[in-house]
This record gives sequence, structure tokens and C-alpha cells, in this order.
Amino acid sequence: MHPTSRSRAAVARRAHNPKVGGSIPPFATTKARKSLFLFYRFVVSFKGPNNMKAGFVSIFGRPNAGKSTLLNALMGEKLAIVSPKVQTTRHRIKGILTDDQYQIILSDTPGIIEPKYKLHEKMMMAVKSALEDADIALFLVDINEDWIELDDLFSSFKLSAPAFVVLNKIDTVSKVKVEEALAFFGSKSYCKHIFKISALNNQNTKILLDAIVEELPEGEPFFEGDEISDLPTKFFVAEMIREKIYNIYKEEIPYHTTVLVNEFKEKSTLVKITADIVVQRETQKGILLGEGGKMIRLLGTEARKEIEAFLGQKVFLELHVKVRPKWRDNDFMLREYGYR
Ligand SMILES: Nc1nc2c(ncn2[C@@H]2O[C@H](COP(=O)(O)OP(=O)(O)OP(=O)(O)O)[C@@H](O)[C@H]2O)c(=O)[nH]1
Ligand SMILES: [Mg+2]
Repeated sequence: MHPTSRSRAAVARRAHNPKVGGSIPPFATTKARKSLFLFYRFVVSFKGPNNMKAGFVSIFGRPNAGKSTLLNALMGEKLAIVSPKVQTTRHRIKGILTDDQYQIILSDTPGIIEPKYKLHEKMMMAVKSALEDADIALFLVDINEDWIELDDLFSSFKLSAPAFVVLNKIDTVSKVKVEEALAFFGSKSYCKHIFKISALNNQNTKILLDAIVEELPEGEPFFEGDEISDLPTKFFVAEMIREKIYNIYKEEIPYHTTVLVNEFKEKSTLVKITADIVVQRETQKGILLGEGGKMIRLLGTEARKEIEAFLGQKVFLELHVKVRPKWRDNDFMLREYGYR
């Protein structure tokens, strides 16, 4: 993650705020803000025209469709972690994109799955919350997926907001296949507009952004101009460690793991961060540590480099591996680890 100084300042400011620095704030906060603002919008609508546009735009799709890649492409910087493995994103991650003319509150969401654990249920609650307050829904399609299955999924959404179907990964298929997909999804009743993009290569993302702005409701911004997310620094730090776990460890390990940052102390020359890596079994702890601690050292080095670039400061990172059997199905532990 290499945000600009603007975002670093916003994120760092949150780190100093004890109210938001310690845990992921409940999404209800934003919901309450939105209700208040809708009331305000209703009141000011009697006072005359308002040229500013503002609204919530949420990205939905199956795991691995490229939702987080698209959020980062639209934001112009990396906010959400990305991996070639499925089910990387576990939270609703908001990116706030502000311009003179508009403010878009973009939401990346977990890929839609049939829940197997309470963790999955929490992930699907994050999807539901993003569905509820969307002014525009982006239905993201990995063009290589099963279109009929996706059509069933999109048709099942109870959505009052307009939906844009966004065909992603067009760099991986022929032009003919893109045309076929345009014809298939373009004729569906939920599809207000359709786009063909490559989020990875930033192809056609500006066209998509312009259409989003066109469709946004009029209104004043929900957030201050320099805020790029409503999530605390600790959240992003934990996510960066989790991304490295997805990159470094094979097969099931990332799915049995979560990360909790429990110390974030700014000292005169560096930031001291202590994080727990939580796994379900002793054998997984052994794999995470590696022979003679080789793997955890690699993880620590990779994660520290990324966090230092993100904070623009030297970091001392201490990682502890903890075994918490069945944490993915334990409400109390899930709450403790930030899954609300
Ligand atoms: N070729 C190609 N790959 C892409 C494109 N967009 C995303 N990817 C790749 O697809 C994989 C998944 O991307 P993510 O952004 O993590 O997907 P996601 O939908 O957020 O996945 P979950 O969080 O697991 O639901 C990564 O390896 C990306 O690099 C694209 O336009 N073209
Ligand atoms: Mg994702």
C-alpha cells in the first residue's frame, strides 16, 4: 500500500484519535450519518439547486472477480488488499473519492459465498450493509465466470438503486467473447448500464467513473475532503500483514488465519507495532513459524516494508502467533478480531 501524503495524513490523524484508533468502527456510524444527511438534503432541497454530487457506490461480485482491484483503480491508490486466492476481503472497505464536483463513497465488499462458518456470515453481513445503502451498485463480473450463475445471483438482489454491470478482466479474453457478454448482461432488467474494463490495467475505468458521477444524486459531501477512508490505521496495518500471509503461505493457511494489531505506539524515531497472528491449530502455528522461525521472519520483513511505505515512518514490527481453536465460529472471538 502506497497512499499519497494526503491519505497518509488522513490515516495518521485517525491513529491519534483514540475513538477510532483502537478498533474498526461499526458501520452503523456511517448509516446514521447517511440518514441525517438524507434529512438535511430533503430540507435544503427547498432552498434552491445544489450542484455538488455525493453518494454511496458499492462493488459486488463473486470471490476473485477483481472488486478490490477495482476499488484501488478508482481510488488511484491501494486501499484494499488483493491476492490471486479467493476470499481475500473480509470486511466492507470504504474508499472516499472527493473532487470539486462530487464525493463518491466507494465500498469494496467480500465475495459472495454460501456461508460455512460464522466468519462467512459476518462477511455476508458486510455485503448486506453495502447493498442497503448503495446509491449505485456495481455488479462486477470476471468475464471468465459462469454467466448464467451470475445472472441468477444478480437477479436475486433486492435492490432499489440502479445497477451497472461491469465486465472485468477483458484483457484475458477475445473481443468476440466480450461482445457476447455485453449482449448477455446488457439485456437483463437489472442492468442500467454495462461496461467492459480491465481493473488491473486501468482500462476503461475512467469511463466507468464518469458514468458513476453522472448517476450520483445531488448533495453535499458526507466526509471531509481529505479523508480517504473511515477505517483506522490499525485496520490497514492488519490487512497488510494478512495480504503477506496470502502471498507467502500455501493452501489453507490464510483461511485459518486472522490478524489483530494490539499495539501501535509512535516513538520519537519509529512506530512500534505488535500484532497477533491467530490460527486454529498447533500444526498451523508450526507452519506459520517455519523451521527455526524462518517463515515468520520472512513474513515480518515483507509486512514491515509495506507498513513503512504506508506510514512513511520506520517501523518495529513484533509478531506473535496464537492458537485459538475454532475462532471462525466463535462470536466472542470474531468480535474481538474486528468482525462485527
Ligand atoms: N488479468 C486480470 N486480472 C485481474 C483483473 N482484475 C483483477 N485481477 C486479478 O484477480 C485476482 C483477484 O483480484 P481481487 O481484486 O483480490 O479480487 P476480489 O474480487 O477482491 O476477491 P475477494 O476479495 O476474494 O472477493 C488478483 O490476482 C488480481 O490481480 C483484470 O482486469 N485482469
Ligand atoms: Mg477483495
